[in-house]
Formats: sequence, C-alpha cells, structure tokens
Amino acid sequence: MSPRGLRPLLLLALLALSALALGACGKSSSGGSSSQGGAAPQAGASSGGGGPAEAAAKVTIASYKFMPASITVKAGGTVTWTNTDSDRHTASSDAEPRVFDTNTLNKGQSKAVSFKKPGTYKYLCVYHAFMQGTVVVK
Ligand SMILES: [Cu+2]
Repeated sequence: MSPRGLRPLLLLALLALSALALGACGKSSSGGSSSQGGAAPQAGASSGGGGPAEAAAKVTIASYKFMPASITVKAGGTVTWTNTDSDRHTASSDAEPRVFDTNTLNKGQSKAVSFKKPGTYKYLCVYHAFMQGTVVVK
C-alpha cells in the first residue's frame, strides 16, 4: 500500500463529511422558514387598519375588543360599530369634550358615526376602559 493510494479515499471522506454538514444546514434553514409562516397573520391583520381610506368602514366589537382596533375612513365617511358580545359596550371618544359616542350598544346593536374633519380620534368603551381603538380620518 502506497500513501498515494490513500489520499483519494481521504478526499472522498472529507467530501462526504462536508455534504453531511451542508445537509444539516439545510434542515436548520427550513426551520427558519416555518417561523416566517408565523409572521403571515401579522400581514393579514395590518390590512385591516392600514389600507386605503374608505368612505364607509365597519368595526366589530367581539371578545372585549374593537376589530380592527385602528380604522381609516375618508373625511365625510362613516364608521359603523356592531356589538357581537353578550355584554354591553360603547365606542366613546376619549377627547374632552367628547367628539363622538355610540352610547350603549347591546348585543346585535350597531351605530354609524360620520366623521367630517380629518384627524386621529381615539376612543374607548366606557364600561371597559381597557377596550381602546382609533379612527383615522383622512
Ligand atoms: Cu365594553
């Protein structure tokens, strides 16, 4: 056996090892792509509030949340709040003095409010102050 005869075998072994290492890297990068899938729902959620200004927009009140929490309408447009919770809610401007107020909405009730002046209007539910939302008028 001459040492020269062994070298090609060593090279093959090294190639095989590096191929295994590359395979392991490929697996870990596919794990990264599954975390990208986790970001997809965020993109869907942003289409609710960040889209182009509409003349009419709807906010659903469900599970003690305004959905979407931020909504954009054109100046002169209307926002309609609909309560689907069994508890009562309101959408009440938190500005002083109050700019708008749906007053109490019981389950299944809805109320439309028109917004004439451009601006950012924050609001909350007077029964559950942690429920907060924003109307952006453009
Ligand atoms: Cu409420």
